[in-house]
Amino acid sequence: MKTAYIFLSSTLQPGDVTGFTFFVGLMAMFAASVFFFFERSNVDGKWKTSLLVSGLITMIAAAHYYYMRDYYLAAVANNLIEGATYINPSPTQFRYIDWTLTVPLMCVEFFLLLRPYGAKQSLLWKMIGYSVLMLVAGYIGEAIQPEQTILWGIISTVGWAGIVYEATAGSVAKMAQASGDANLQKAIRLLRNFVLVGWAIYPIGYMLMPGNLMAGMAGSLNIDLMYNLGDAVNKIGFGLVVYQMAVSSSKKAA
Ligand SMILES: *C/C=C(C)/C=C/C=C(C)/C=C/C1=C(C)CCCC1(C)C
Repeated sequence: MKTAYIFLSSTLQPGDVTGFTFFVGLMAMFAASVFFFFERSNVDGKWKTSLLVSGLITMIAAAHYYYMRDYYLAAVANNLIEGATYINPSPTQFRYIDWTLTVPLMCVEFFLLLRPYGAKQSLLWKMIGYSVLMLVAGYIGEAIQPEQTILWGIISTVGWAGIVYEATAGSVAKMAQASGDANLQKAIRLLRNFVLVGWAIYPIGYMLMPGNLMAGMAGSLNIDLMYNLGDAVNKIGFGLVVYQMAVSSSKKAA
């Protein structure tokens, strides 16, 4: 058996839509980070940490996209060599390291918005706990026990549902309601919509795995395409909601 490891020059091939989204993802995350970092000087002091976290989320993602893009292109090039051992082009490890850092930071965004209205650290830890359940189960289903992909997908969905619940009817929603601040209520509602609708892109990607519910559609779609789309929508979208909240609140104070 021949193994051609990944010392090939990894070049984006015309027509490689997924490869293209790794590249565009990297550029978009990088540009968003620059934007959030620079805009910190245009908002009131109490908002600066929120914008810093928005920038960190996209910056951490940009760094991971740099490596994920490399890995993906090298694996694709390897798989074109006749007789070479097939390498799964999905950069699953980098992907989950990225998410393990950035999803808890998205929970921090909720916490920072609600802290002036009495949010306790225990709320933050509860949401991070749900995130960890979601991501650990997802990783096991993708990388360790792919023959049990559906089971681990269901367990992961419990974690996701916990976050959706908190933001829709749990303490996050109640605190926003009690704040009487229409701006804040709007921001929390928008973030909840990202968590409910935007985050649903990920389980759709996951269900394209062999043996899962949408495996039959894996020809035209693939897991990396969906995950890259989800990351761009959610990481940049979350940051923009927080940015908009910060700008409108800073204007009011001025
Ligand atoms: C920036 C990265 C984000 C917002 C990642 C979010 C990831 C998810 C919401 C993943 C969810 C999953 C399920 C709900 C079930 C199947 C396994 C996962 C991990 C793809």
